[in-house]
Order: sequence, then structure tokens, then C-alpha cells
Amino acid sequence: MDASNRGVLLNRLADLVERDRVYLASLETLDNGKPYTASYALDLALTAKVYRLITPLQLEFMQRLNCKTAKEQSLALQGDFLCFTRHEPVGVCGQIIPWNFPLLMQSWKLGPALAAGNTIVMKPAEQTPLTALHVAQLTAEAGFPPGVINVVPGDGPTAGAALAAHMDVDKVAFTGSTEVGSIIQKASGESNLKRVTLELGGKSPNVVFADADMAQAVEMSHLGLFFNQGQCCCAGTRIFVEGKAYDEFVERSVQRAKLSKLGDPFNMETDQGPQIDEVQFDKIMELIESGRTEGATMLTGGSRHGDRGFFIQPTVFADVNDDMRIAKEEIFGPVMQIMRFDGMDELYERANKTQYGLAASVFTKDLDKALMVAQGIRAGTVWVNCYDKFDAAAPFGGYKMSGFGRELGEYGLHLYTEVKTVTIKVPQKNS
Ligand code: TXE
Repeated sequence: MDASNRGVLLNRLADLVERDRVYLASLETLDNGKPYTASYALDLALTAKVYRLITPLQLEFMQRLNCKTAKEQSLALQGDFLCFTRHEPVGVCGQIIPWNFPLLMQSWKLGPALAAGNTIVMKPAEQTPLTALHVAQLTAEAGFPPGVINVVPGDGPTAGAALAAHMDVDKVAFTGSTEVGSIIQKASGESNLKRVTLELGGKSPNVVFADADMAQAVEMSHLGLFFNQGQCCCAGTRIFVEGKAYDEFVERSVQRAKLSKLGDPFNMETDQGPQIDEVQFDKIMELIESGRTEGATMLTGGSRHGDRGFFIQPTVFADVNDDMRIAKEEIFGPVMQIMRFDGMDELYERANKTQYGLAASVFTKDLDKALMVAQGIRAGTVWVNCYDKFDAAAPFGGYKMSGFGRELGEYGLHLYTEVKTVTIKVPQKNS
């Protein structure tokens, strides 16, 4: 099927996701526990957008590349030869996704892979298979041929590992923990050297300068940490606040955290639902306890909310130092760490002192300073005066142990293609 026809199908899929928006948003909330208002307004809106926007992006990308190669490569090649490159699908792509954004992660993987012409075996997370299965049904309704998209629910160490080790799988795209990312990379090395792209954990620095719009910095930092119950790979979990603004920022952040409403995710007033499961709940509570015993100041939260479900009070720690576990380990829960900094050199060193490099942000009215920080922090994404701004055209992925490869944008499409060079002997070439 050629690229434009694939585009028609992806557009139809976007239409169907929009048609079933209420059903999908309800199913996502039922499965994951995130507030319905967020499922409906954010997850569903962005999911449909990815399926719709990846198509023009991909057509433009293919046209531009093919045009470039026909023109430039033929001329560059010495002697009586013409040369062009084809951008072909990688083949069978295994895609393993996590539970924090089931629909969205599915679209980030399916959209670019299908746009570039691959076939897919996808394994959703064991905690959240429901919406992935409904979308699989929608792909059939949209008209994708049988066998192109296969969604296979199952456990990580069995179904996931089978994909990573399989000799007939040409690529694995994975989003999840850094530990499992290493297992997948190793399985590729020990099987058929399948291509691997990994989007893993993070411990993202969020830098707030004293000259920032403080109301905006507090609100965005709150969102950057507590959104999705704190279960975001790019959560801004290490907040470095410039000395002069430290006390004000801490006080306002605590007030803001206290405003969050926890409870039934189907209640329209709810801001925060339960954590995904007991394993994650226990991990978060244990890290909160470590923050207390290591001497950070806990200003709000710190306990279970209610006695049913895995709800955790929004928690804010101040006076955090870089060596505490809460400053080093990915918590993946509603727990904010605020640290103080004085001076740029100290800032770069401390912000980069992590095995991760997924995202970062900076709040300031001084664009020079913002650009210096954007350059100085080793992370795949830097947001300036905003947080969690995603778009189908903006590539996303990590430095260091946050993984490699990019999803979305032109860079994401590259990673779902192989480049083939075709060289033709001609009788004579003038160039
Ligand atoms: O992740 P796993 P878990 C981080 C976060 C969280 C921690 C553990 O810190 O607390 O990871 O979460 C599949 N071969 N993130 O245990 O196990 C699994 O079935 C192949 C960050 O849920 O990595 C699921 O589909 N696949 C993150 C997916 O991997 C395997 C999102 C993710 O699960 C496998 C989630 C194996 N051996 C957690 N073992 C992010 N980057 O957004 C498991 N899986």
C-alpha cells in the first residue's frame, strides 16, 4: 500500500477515535484510574491528533527525502553512475508500551510505524490492555488489512520478552523502566540485532529563576509534577529554585498542592485519582519514608488518602539535597522535591548529576538565561516557561539512561525506516 493510502487509513482511524471519544475516555479511566476529565480532554484529544497529524508529516518527509536523494546523490556520485535511495519500512515492529498513558503511548508507536509502512505486534501493559484492544478493533473498521496490526496482551517477562528475542521481529520500540530497557537491548544483541528504540525513566530538573513569573512557575511546576498522579516519565521531579525566590516558591507550591481534590476519577471535580497498583503505591510510600528519614522537610501530604484504593496525598518536600534518594530515584508518584540553588555553574553541575536525561524546564523572563540553560542541560527536551507541551511534530526521547531514539516528528519517522542505496551504471554522465 502506498504512503497516501496509508494516510487515508490513519485519518479514518483518527475519525473513529473521535467518534468513540466518550467510550474510550471512560474505558481509559476505568482501566488506569486517571481522572475522566483528563482522559477526555487530554489523552483522547492528543491521541486523535497523533493519528491525524503524522500523515501529512510523513508524506512531506518522504517527498522531501526522495527529492533530495534523486537530485543530490546522483550528482555527488563520481563517475558514470546514477544513485538514489529508497526509504523502506523496517518490517515487523514489536512495540511494548506502559500503563501510564495507554492510549497515547499506543498512538505514539502505532502512528509513525504505520505511516512509514511497517506491520506491528504490540504488547500493552498488563495493567491496562482495554483501550489498546478497542483501538485494534477500530483499525479493522478503518480498513487496515488483516495482519498489519496485532495487539497481544500479556505479561512482560513472557509476551514482552518473546517479542524482544524473536528472530522474525525487525525492531522493538519500548517505553517503560530503565531496567527492562536494558533487558530488551540485551535480547536484541543475543537474537537478531533487531533495531531498538527505548524511552525510559527520568528525574527531570525544573529550574526556577527569581525573575520568573512566579504564578506561572508555580502552576506549571505543579502540573509538571502532579499531572497523571505523578506517573509521567518526564515529570519535573527536581525543582531547583534560585535562592532569592526559594521561600516564596515553596510556600506557594505547598498551597497549590493542598488545593488538589482526590477521589473518584469519574467525579468531574477530581484532580487526582489512585496510583496504578499496589506495587507502585508501596514503592512511592517507601520513597516518601526515605525522604523523611534522610532529613528533607515534608510540608504537606506524606500519607495514604482514605482507606480504599491506592490514593496518595500530594506531597511536597523542601530542603532536599542532591544525595537523598528522593532526589536521585524515579518516584513515579505525587511527590515534589524542591531544592535551592545560587549561581549558574552550581546549577549545571547539579542538574546534570543524574543517570537520566529525558526532559528539563526553565522558568525566567530572561531569554538569554533560558537559552543558556536549554543548552547546558543534557536532556532530550527542554521546556521554557511551560511544561508537558507535546505535539506530533516535536520529537521526544532521552539522553543517557533515559533511552535513545526519538518518537514523533521527522526524527521519529526516520527510526521506522531503513535506507536503501540503489546505484545504476549509465553509459555516460556529465556533471
Ligand atoms: O515498568 P516495566 P513497571 C518506570 C517507573 C515505574 C517503574 C516500574 O519508575 O515505577 O518503571 O514500572 C513490559 N521484556 N516507568 O514495572 O516493567 C511490561 O509488561 C519485555 C517509566 O510497570 O518496565 C510493560 O508493558 N517487556 C515509564 C512495559 O514493559 C517487559 C512507564 C513497562 O513495564 C519485560 C512505566 C521484559 N522482561 C514505568 N518486563 C515511562 N518511561 O514512561 C516488563 N515488560
